[in-house]
Amino acid sequence: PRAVRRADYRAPEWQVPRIALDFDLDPAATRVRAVLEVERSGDHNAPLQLDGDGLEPLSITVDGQPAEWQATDRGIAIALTGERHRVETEVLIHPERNTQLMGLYASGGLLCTQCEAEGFRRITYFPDRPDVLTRYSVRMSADKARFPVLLANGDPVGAGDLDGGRHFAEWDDPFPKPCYLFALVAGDLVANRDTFVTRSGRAVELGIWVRSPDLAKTDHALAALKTSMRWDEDVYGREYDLDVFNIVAVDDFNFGAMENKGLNIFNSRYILADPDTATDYDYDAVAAVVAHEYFHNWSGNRVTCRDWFQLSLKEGFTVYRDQSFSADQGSAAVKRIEDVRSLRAAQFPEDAGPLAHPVRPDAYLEISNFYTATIYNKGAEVIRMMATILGPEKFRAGSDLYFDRHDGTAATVEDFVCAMEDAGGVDLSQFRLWYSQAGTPRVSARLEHEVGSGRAHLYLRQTVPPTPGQPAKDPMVLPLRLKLFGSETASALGTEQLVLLKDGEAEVAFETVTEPPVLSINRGFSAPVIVETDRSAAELAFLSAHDDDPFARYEAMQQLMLDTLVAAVRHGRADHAPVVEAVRNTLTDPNLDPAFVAEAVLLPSDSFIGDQLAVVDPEAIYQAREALRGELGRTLADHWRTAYEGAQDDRFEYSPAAKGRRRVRTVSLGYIAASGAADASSLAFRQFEAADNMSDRQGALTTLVNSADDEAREAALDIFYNRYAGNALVLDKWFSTQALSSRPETLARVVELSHHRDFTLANPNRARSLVGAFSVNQRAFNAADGAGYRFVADQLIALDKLNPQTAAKLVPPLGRWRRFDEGRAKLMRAELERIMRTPGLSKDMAEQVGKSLD
Ligand code: HT7
Ligand code: ZN
Repeated sequence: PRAVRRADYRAPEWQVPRIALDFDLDPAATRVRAVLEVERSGDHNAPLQLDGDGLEPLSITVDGQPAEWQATDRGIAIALTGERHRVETEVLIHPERNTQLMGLYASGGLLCTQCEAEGFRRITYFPDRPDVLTRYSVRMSADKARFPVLLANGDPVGAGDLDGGRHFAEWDDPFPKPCYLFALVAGDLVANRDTFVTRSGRAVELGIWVRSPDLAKTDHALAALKTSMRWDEDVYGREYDLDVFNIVAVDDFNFGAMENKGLNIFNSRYILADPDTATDYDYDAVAAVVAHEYFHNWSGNRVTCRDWFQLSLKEGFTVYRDQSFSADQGSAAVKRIEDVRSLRAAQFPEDAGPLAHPVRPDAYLEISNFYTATIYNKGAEVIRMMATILGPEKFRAGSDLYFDRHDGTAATVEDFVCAMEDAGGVDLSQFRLWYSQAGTPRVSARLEHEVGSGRAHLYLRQTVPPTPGQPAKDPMVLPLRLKLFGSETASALGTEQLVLLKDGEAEVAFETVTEPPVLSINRGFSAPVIVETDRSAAELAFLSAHDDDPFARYEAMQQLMLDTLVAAVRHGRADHAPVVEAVRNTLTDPNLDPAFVAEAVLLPSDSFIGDQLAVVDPEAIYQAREALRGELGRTLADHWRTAYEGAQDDRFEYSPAAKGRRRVRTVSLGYIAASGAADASSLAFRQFEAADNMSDRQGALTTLVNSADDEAREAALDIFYNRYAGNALVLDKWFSTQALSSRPETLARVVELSHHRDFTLANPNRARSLVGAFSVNQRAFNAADGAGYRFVADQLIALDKLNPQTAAKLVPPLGRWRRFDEGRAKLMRAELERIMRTPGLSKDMAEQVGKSLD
C-alpha cells in the first residue's frame, strides 16, 4: 500500500453540493440508491473520482444515461464533460457480514453506521474526503416490526407505512457536512426524551435511544448532555443548531463514540450507567464522552477538517474542551491529575517508541491508526498551552474568531493557530513546532541560591529526543509555571511566574530569596514535558505537604515515590522512610479533599516505573513496588483502617464528595491487603457482598483477585459472574479484572478465559477487556518465556481477520521490545515477525507491525 502524504494535498476537483440517499434496509442485503449533484471545481479535465469499498454496483448513470465508468484502485472514475451533472448509483451491501464495523453494520438486532474516517465508501460511491461538504437528504425503508425506529442526521421531515409490513422515514440535514459525519440507525429502540431550550430560545428535542431494558440506565447521560449544552453556551458561546439531537447506544463499536451531525452513535459503555453496574470512573467517562461528542458539533462539525492530517484540529481541541468541562463539574485538581496520569500512561510511551508521530502527522498508510493518544491527548495539551500563553480572555477571543472565520468550512491546524495569533496579539511561529515535532521534550532544572546576596538562579535546559524520521529537533516553546517556597517558613517566596522557555538553555533570576528556596516547577503540568531536577527527597516531601498548587503537590509525591522505586529496582533496596512520612502527612491532613488524598497516596504504576529505566525488568519493578506498598500498609496500618472506616457511607450517592470517599475506601483497602493483615480478604469480601454500588464492589473484587486467598478469590469471581450473567458491560469488567491481576497464574487464567463461552473477538469491548487489559499487565504480559507475547500475537492474528482496526490498536505493547532485555526483545520481535508473515494481513496491521519492527 502507498503512503498518503500531507504535502500531496490538492483541493477537490469536484464538489457535491447535494446528495439524496435512499436505503432499502435489510441486514442481509441493503440496496442503496444515491443521487449526487456534482459540480466542477476550477478549470481542469479530471474525471470524477468516487471512492467505493466492497460495493456491488447495480447501476451507475449520469444525467439519466448509463455512465461510462472505470474501476480504479479505490473506487470508480467517471469522465464528465460539463460543469454540473446528476450522478446516480445503486449498490448492494451486506450489513450482517460486516465484521469490521465500518460502514453500515448490524449490532444486536440494530442496523447502524460508522463512517469516520473512511467508512462512507463502504455504503455508497462518493468522494470520501472531509473537504467535500454536502447537504444530505435521506430516505430509509425497512421492516416495521424489526426496525420500528428509523433515525438519520438532521431533522425528521416525513414518515409513513408501506406495503408488506414495511415503513419509511425521511430526514433532512440543512448543514453541509463531510460524509464521515453521515449516520443512520434502524432498530427496535426506546428513548429517554427531554427538551433543551437554547439561550436564544430554540427548543431542542433530545433523545437517548437504547433497547428497552436499558432505558433506566440513561438518566446520567441525558443529564450530562444538558449540562454540556449549557456549558458550551456559557464558556464558548456555542449554541446547538438543529431541532433534534439524538444519541443511540450500540454494543459493537470500534471506538468510544461518534459525533455524527444531530445523531451521535455511542459505544453503550459510554451511555449506560446505574449504581449497580457502573463505577464512578464509568459515570465520569459517560459524562466526559457525551460532552466530547456534543462539543464536536462546533469543533469538528460546523468547522471540520480539510484533510485527515488535521485530525487534531478537531480532536485535540475537543479533548481540551471536554477536559475543561469535567474540571468544572467536580475537583479540577483531581481531573488534572487523572488527565496527566493517562497522558503519561499512553502518550509518553507512544512518543518514545516506534509509533511516535507529530500532532499533525506527515504521512500515513491507514488513517484509523492515527486516532492516537498523540492526536487526542497531546493535541489537547497543545491547545492548553496556547490557552496558558494567551490567558482566558484572549483564548476565548481566539476561539470565537476561529469559529466565525471558518464556520461551514473545512479548516486546518494553521487556521486555528492564526486565529489565536490574531485575537491574542501573539506570535506563535516557534510554538507551531508542537504540531510538527514528535517526541516528549525533557527539561532539566537546577536551582542555585546565593545566601549572601539573597539571589537565586534557575538554570533550565531543554532537549527534544529523536523520533522515527526526525533525528534532530529544534527547541520548542515550553510554558513553565513556577514558584519558589521558603523551606524554613513554608511560605511562598513571591508569586507564581510563567516562564516561556524558548531556547535550548535559559536562566531565570530571583531577588530577595531570604531563606533556602524549594522549586515548584511545571505547576498544573503547564507543559507536557518530562522535568528532571536535583531536588532531594526532603524537598519533594516538603512540597508534597506545602505547595499551594494541588497538582504540584501530587507531582512532588509522585516524584518522591518514583525516585524511591527506581533506586530500589537499581540497587535492590531503598530508603522507604521519606515516602512513608509524606504519605502519613497527606493521609492525616484534615484540610485535604479525600478525592485528592486518594490520588496522592497511590504509587506510580509498574509501567510508569519501567518508563524511567533504561531496561525494564518487570519482575524487579513488581517486587520493589510491592515491597513499598507492604511497608506503607504495615507502617500506616492504623491510618488506613481509620480512613477506610471513616469513608463508609450508608447509602450510595453520586456526588464529588461521595465519590472521593469511595475512592479513599478502595485505596485504603488495597493498602490493608498489601500489609498482609490476616483479616484483609474477609474485609474485602464483606465490602464485596455489602456494596450497594459497582465502585465498592469492583474495588473489593480487584483486591480479592490480587490476593493469595484462593477460596475468597474464586468465590467472589463466581458470585460476580452469576450476578451479572448477560450484562455485557459488567462481564467486560469480570474479564479485565482477571487479566490485570498481579497473581502469578494470570497468564494461564487469561488463556483459559479466551476459551470461555462468553469470550468473543467479534465484540471490540470484549476483545479489549481480555487481550487489551492483559497486554498492559506489565508483569504477566512480559513473562520471560514469551508465552504472554505468543498469546497476544495469536489473538491479534485472529482478530485481524474480523476487525483490522481494533486489532491494530492492540499492537503497541508488542512494539515496546527495545525497552526490554535481549531475551524478551527477541521473543517480542519473533511474534511481530510471525504476525507480519500472516497471509492476508490487513493494511492496518501491516502499518503498525511494520513500524514496530523498524
Ligand atoms: N471522532 C470519533 C472517531 C471515531 C472513529 C475513528 C476510527 C474508527 C472508528 C471511530 N469511531 C469514532 C470519535 C471522537 O473522537 O469523538
Ligand atoms: Zn472526538
